[in-house]
Amino acid sequence: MSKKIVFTGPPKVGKTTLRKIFFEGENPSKLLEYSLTPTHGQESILLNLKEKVGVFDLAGQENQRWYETEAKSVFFDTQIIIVVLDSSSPKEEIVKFTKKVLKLRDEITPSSFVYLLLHKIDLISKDKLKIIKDKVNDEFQDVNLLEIAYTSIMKYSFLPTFTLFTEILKLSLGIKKDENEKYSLKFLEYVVSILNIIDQNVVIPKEDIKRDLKLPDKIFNNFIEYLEKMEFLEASKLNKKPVISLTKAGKNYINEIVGKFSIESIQNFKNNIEESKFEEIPSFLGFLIADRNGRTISATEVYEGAFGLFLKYNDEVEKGNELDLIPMFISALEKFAEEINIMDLPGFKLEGSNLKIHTIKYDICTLCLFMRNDVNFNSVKKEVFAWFDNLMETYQDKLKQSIESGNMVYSSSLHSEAKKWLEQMNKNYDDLLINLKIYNFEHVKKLYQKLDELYLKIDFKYSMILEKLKKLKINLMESAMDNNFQSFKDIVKKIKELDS
Ligand SMILES: Nc1nc2c(ncn2[C@@H]2O[C@H](COP(=O)(O)OP(=O)(O)O)[C@@H](O)[C@H]2O)c(=O)[nH]1
Ligand SMILES: [Mg+2]
Repeated sequence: MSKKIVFTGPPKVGKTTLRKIFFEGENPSKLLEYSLTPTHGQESILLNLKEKVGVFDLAGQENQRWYETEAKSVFFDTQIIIVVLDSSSPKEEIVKFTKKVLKLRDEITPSSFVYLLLHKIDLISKDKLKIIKDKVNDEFQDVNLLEIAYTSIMKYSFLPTFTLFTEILKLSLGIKKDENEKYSLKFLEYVVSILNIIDQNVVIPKEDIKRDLKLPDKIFNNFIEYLEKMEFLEASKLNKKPVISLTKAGKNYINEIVGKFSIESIQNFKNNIEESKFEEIPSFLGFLIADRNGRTISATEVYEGAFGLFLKYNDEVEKGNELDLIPMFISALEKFAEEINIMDLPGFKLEGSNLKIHTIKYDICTLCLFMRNDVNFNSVKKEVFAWFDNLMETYQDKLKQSIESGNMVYSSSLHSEAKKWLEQMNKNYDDLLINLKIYNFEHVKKLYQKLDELYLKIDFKYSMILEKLKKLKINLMESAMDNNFQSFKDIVKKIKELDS
């Protein structure tokens, strides 16, 4: 059976543009230059991937028909609904339209996944974007099978949007998406919120917390169960009503760990990871070593200030360095995950759109390696693990000492050795890329641009070559999707041929 993707949204928001660029290989600059004729009814195309994927593009002028008459049958058996909305439209409209789609989804095709794209973010200011993000994320945080993305086909936003569409294609083919990131960032926010609410109220009915946090029952109960198991909470009854309060251990935990996170600091951290200038981030930024409770005992960056530059700490100095929070956060998550079995550990990945963190667990400590998001970690994994294993062995005693005493390790030999290694890793990795021994998204993007340039150079009468170029773009998407290095190399070869 073939798969199905449906684009829906008001008129003129960019649905057809996105479809043409990412599913048909059209040229972004051409599309921006010549306005497309509005879509009538629905236009559909069939992609020939591993399976056939039908892509339906619904005319926005006819939304009343799509949502209120039997024409809604167009949504039957859909794997993915892509809702495109203009990010500059009023918040109320965004919320209203999205709710309408979600209602229809639940009614007609409850298992389909909804991507909400707030599009054309190149046309709005950063501040405005933040306001919208807060509002929309808040409004839909509890909705299942929904992912919200902020997109544009212009400049810096092109790559993340491109990445998103490869994800969408993957999902449409049933290739499972990693849910870790979504869950993990939320996890921290929930734990912090729950413990802070209890702390502030001293004693509080469970129901009140649940209501305040607007959490679904199942998730809320999991959290409470987990916190009780950790002996952070104790349950009692007040006027026959079940209430909870913090235990001594719970209070300590708040003072020592959770108190250092504020919801704003988590949000800031999330935004900072997303906002740093992608091109400037070194492939391997640095690593932290933390004890089993998540206390950082050693930090090494590739050059001084590298973490500060790309993870931009909060100005509130007393709150401590946000970087120190990451291992705590990861360790808290790992404990939680062990309890309720939500993730495949220990290779836990925390991913923002620009950076990713890979954790490696040792007996006495955990290591968090920060990398640029497009680093092809599999290609260097062996080497990285071997080096860290060695480091752990060499410095085991020192690390043990500092874990016991609770102090940072001030070992200049560890630092200088590690810094040299990071420098070398960056250099080696760049060499591998240049020599096409491995590839990453940066390559895909460059090739994509190259194909665009070629497209512009070629006269319209050579339609055969133009078709070839379009096809190559789709192939490029596919090879990025499958991490297929051989087909990537073939594309490079074909481009060279066409270019000569
Ligand atoms: N600034 C900007 N304009 C865009 C973007 N995507 C599409 N557009 C423009 O938005 C207009 C409407 O696009 P179209 O795809 O026809 O919208 P549809 O009615 O939703 O199918 C066109 O002029 C596009 O060039 C974007 O990311 N940024
Ligand atoms: Mg259209």
